[in-house]
Amino acid sequence: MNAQISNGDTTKLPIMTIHDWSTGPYPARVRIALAEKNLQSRVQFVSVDLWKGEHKKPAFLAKNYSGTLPVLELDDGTLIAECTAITEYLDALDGAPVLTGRTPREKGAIHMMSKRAELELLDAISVYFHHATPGLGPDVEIYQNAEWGLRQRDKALRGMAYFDAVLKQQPFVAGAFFSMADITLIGGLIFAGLVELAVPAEYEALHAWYARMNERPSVKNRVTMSEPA
Ligand SMILES: N[C@@H](CCC(=O)N[C@@H](CS)C(=O)NCC(=O)O)C(=O)O
Repeated sequence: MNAQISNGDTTKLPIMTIHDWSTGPYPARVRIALAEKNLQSRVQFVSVDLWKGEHKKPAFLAKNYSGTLPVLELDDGTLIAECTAITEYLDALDGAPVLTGRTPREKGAIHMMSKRAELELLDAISVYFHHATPGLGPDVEIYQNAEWGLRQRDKALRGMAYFDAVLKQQPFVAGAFFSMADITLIGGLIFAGLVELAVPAEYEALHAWYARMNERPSVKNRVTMSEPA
């Protein structure tokens, strides 16, 4: 299949399927990317119940070996997991706004900062959630290591300090414009909110940036995006 379209006419794209969970912080990343790219109408959502552990059952594992959400399924059956990979796919479908960079320099900087937002914040909070809190409950959390979880919580707090320093210097995570790196950090702060890990008040630049991000329709409407109109 050659879904790559052009001339900005996304209405001709075949319908894609997103397997996700509407309030999840990782699914939020793809939902925000879809809305920023104005691709919502080309997508249908299939809900996978994290709290019932549906993502660890054979039917879902056949779609994503890692047993995590979201997963993008194309009309030819191609399955793409990993938020970064899905965002790169969506970004390659058409032009503006570009979320993953236009030039080699932009692409490198955005990928680096997005990876950093994952490593230092979002994934660390995820480990904290799954290991040092009840997580998704005993049926899903079959192995927990609270000490490891608490270390990752502390790592996430250090990550918040780092991103505060970055955002004191520049308006967006990877520089002068909104990109996938902002989306990844938004995912991290959504997860921080869910686990009640407050961003320290002194990180004013991070707070100000997040307030600005929350004004974007893509961020505001991410959960309701999959509800019938
Ligand atoms: N590296 C993956 C991580 C995805 C991920 O952890 N997704 C969460 C959804 S919020 C999940 O499926 N968690 C369930 C679990 O780990 O049991 C990505 O970027 O897509």
